[in-house]
Amino acid sequence: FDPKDVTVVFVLGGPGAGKGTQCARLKEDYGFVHLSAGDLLREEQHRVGSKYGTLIQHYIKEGLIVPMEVTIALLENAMKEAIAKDANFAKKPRFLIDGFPRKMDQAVKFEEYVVPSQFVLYFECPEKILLDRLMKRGETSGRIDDNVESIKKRFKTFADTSFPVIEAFEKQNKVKTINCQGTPDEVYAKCKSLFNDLLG
Ligand code: UP5
Ligand code: MG
Repeated sequence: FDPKDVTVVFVLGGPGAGKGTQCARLKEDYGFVHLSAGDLLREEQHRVGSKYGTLIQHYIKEGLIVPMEVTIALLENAMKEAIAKDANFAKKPRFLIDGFPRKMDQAVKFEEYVVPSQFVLYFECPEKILLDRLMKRGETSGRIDDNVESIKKRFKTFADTSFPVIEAFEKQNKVKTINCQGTPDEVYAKCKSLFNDLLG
């Protein structure tokens, strides 16, 4: 894709930061296509005939990053599908890519071979709050990684592997940080003011 033709915003933040919650709202108000890398991986895991099912399940349960070839292919396909489905995008298509890239190699590869991001939205939040949110969600989510053991592993991967990606984007002045300790409405108000400034 040419960045002249599509807008991509990466949405990053620790596990449970509220990426999905906020993206669902931004999608409505700003006409984005919302693509959660985690959701695409879970879908692929359950797709009949997928050769990656077991591999994805293992990585997600262990809080590890699935090899980038798999995730990038899923994202790229989803972007193409969205564009094909809505051939008459009134403006140029906008994508919120949620929970990706979370490892340096993915970031470099995606920006070089798929499309560079316009900016990066980073949801900052203390681990204690993230843990509470995920444990609460775990009561009903059915997600295989919403349990204390997996959550701890996800936190470790975030700190060791994913945070450096945010720091690297930081050096390019591409990161917009939002503190997400407030209620979903409070956090969304901050998102809106940022998006109004950046996208008009
Ligand atoms: N909630 C949300 N906002 C709240 C607020 N302001 N106040 C109070 N509660 C709030 O929210 C989490 C929970 O908190 C919900 O119950 C919500 O109601 C509540 P959500 O919006 O779902 O947060 P989100 O940041 O989307 O959390 P999620 O668990 O999806 O984040 P992860 O980054 O851990 O999960 P993801 O699905 O992105 O990835 C899962 C796994 O997939 C990874 O661990 C990894 O193994 C794999 N993966 C890859 O390998 N590669 C990738 O590129 C992406 C994922
Ligand atoms: Mg999510």
